Amino acid sequence: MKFPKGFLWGVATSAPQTEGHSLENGKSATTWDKWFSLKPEIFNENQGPATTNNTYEMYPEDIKLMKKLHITSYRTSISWARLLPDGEHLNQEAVTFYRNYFQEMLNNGIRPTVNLFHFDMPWWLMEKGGWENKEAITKFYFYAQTAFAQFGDLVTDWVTFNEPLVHIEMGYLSHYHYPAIVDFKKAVQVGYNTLMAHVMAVKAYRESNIRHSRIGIILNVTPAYARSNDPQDQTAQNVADLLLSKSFLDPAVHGVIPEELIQLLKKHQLLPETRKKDLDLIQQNTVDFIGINYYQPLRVKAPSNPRFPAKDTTDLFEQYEWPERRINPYRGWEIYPEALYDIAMIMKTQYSNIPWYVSENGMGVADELRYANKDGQINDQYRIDFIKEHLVQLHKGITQGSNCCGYHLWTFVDCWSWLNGYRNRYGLVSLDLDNNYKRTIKKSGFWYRDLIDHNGFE
Ligand code: BGP
Repeated sequence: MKFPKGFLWGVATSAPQTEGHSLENGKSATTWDKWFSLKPEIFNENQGPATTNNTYEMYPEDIKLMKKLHITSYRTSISWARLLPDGEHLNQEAVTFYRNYFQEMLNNGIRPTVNLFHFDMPWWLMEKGGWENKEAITKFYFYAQTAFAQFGDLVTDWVTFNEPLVHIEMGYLSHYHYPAIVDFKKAVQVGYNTLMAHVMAVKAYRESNIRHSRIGIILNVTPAYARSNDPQDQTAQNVADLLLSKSFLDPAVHGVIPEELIQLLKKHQLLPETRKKDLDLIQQNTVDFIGINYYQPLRVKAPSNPRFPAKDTTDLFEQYEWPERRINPYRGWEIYPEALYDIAMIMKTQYSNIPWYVSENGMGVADELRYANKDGQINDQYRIDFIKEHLVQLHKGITQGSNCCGYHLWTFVDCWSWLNGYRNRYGLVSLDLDNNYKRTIKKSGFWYRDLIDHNGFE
């Protein structure tokens, strides 16, 4: 099973999940630092953002390991609160750190893909309302301009946001991210302002004199599958796709907000406050590529007791457990590789066959360190099987003409995750927090190297 020539084989992570030194070296607090200081008990094993991989100091070792495994593309992010601790003044230490980090990747033949926002809202801005406040759009525009000016010569692929729907859904429609409230109207406003911040970052990129790289956005396109052909279940599927996929994909690629989405929001009195010039800005600032994170499908059915106007998404569609589902026994998420083929076809047929890549896919395993042998190595055949199954589906999509140019596994070294801390491990390399952050390559790491060497597998 061969992949196209030049196919990118990469790994993905983010600044807040790896850097550590979360309140040091000039960095100011994000919502994660603050939330952890206020409520440490809601974080798994009291592991907060300071307890991360120490990539801030150990990146040369990580990049050496990446080179050893022949990885050619590395996706991470910049911390806004590190680069501009008060939103205005540049932290010179951060500039030096990121320049050295990205240069080290290039020196080792690895393309830096750099994202500007991975759920890590600076606290000074959250205190002013975060993405609810339109001022955040202007502040993000300035941050993007600063990042392009400081690192534009080093970065190969720029990304504006990782999974913007997640900070909306988790922070404003459930209780997993700060401010952990349920308010549909606010969620829509946060979504709209985030979209405009993305658009303004693309604008800043086009206005810069960077010409050798490209810019995109990373979306968790999770196709919705309806319970049945019943028209109500079908409507639920359509609404889920509109809210959770098309809301960002359509403006990013086609430069328009879907009319059907506008009508839906209008009907439920959820229309956000907009500015006159926004539609033109959206239209003028489309992306060069799309990154897609895929873990599990969304199974939907018609809502059981819908309220009108909708108070949250459960009034529009409900999730349900597909009876035939296959579950990852180590993490609880559904395994459904076929969705990657469906995504490939959606990108080909509905999104002008724009270049795209898998920017995250991977298998979380709870408490995986207990499976290590006496030398500390983990024989994670389950992860190899998981990756293979997904690549089979991706390959099928590529052979049918989808313009997919790479695959990034989440993640390289096991990393910290939001409220889950270090419970679920995804890496090709394990991390021993009790042993000086020791890194040990898992069986999957060596398998991934062979996959890269053959540009495919048998
Ligand atoms: C994605 C996020 C990542 C990462 C991953 C795994 O949605 O972009 O930051 O956390 O999911 O999820 P989790 O760590 O919750 O198992």
